[in-house]
Amino acid sequence: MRKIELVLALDVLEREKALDIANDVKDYISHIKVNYPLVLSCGVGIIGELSKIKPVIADFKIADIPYTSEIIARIAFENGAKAVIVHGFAGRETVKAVLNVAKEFDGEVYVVTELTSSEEFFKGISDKIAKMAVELGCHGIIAPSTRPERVKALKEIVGDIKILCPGIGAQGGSLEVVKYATHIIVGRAIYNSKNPKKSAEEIYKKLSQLD
Ligand code: NUP
Repeated sequence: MRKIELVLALDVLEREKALDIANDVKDYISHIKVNYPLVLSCGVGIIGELSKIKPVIADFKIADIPYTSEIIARIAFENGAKAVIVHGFAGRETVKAVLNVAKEFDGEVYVVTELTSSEEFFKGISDKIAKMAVELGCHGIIAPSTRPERVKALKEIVGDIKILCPGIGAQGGSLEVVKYATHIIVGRAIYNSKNPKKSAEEIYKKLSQLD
């Protein structure tokens, strides 16, 4: 049976809160995803601290020239990240630069195909981004649970690499994407809930039932 993993998007601003929530929900999640809000508030060392609880995905949506992108990826991996997220629209050379760093650390690279919040400028390019991700040997893509029909189409392009879907919960995404996804990314519906542990457990159980 296919197992769909739950990734905690930990976009809180305080170190203590981040560590408390991560420890609280650790039995239900496969990874912790950190993003700019937490790292810019607490410093990049939080990646190492959280890594002791669960493997960390650094969601820096790297989208710069290859030279700068490589430096950003290196900082993430040197601080203990297991994976980084890169924007596919930045181009093949940027993704390759990030992949080269990832190889040094035995890390993974996930490519944003199109954002959950807007398809305006992604129409017509996200399929190409997905194709590039496979061609270059990336380990996964980020695909929008807010548009399940797009996740289905992207799955047809990428085949068996990982598909991580944000947007469930606060953004109103559809759990229909569990048909195609390997990972569901959930933030606010867990960390803003009165009882993060219970919320994470409920989502985890739902994923097991849908599976
Ligand atoms: O397309 C994307 N949509 C998205 O929400 C790509 C992402 N990486 N994310 C991230 O997933 C977003 O930045 C946030 O960290 C998380 C979703 O959080 P929430 O809407 O569940 O609170």
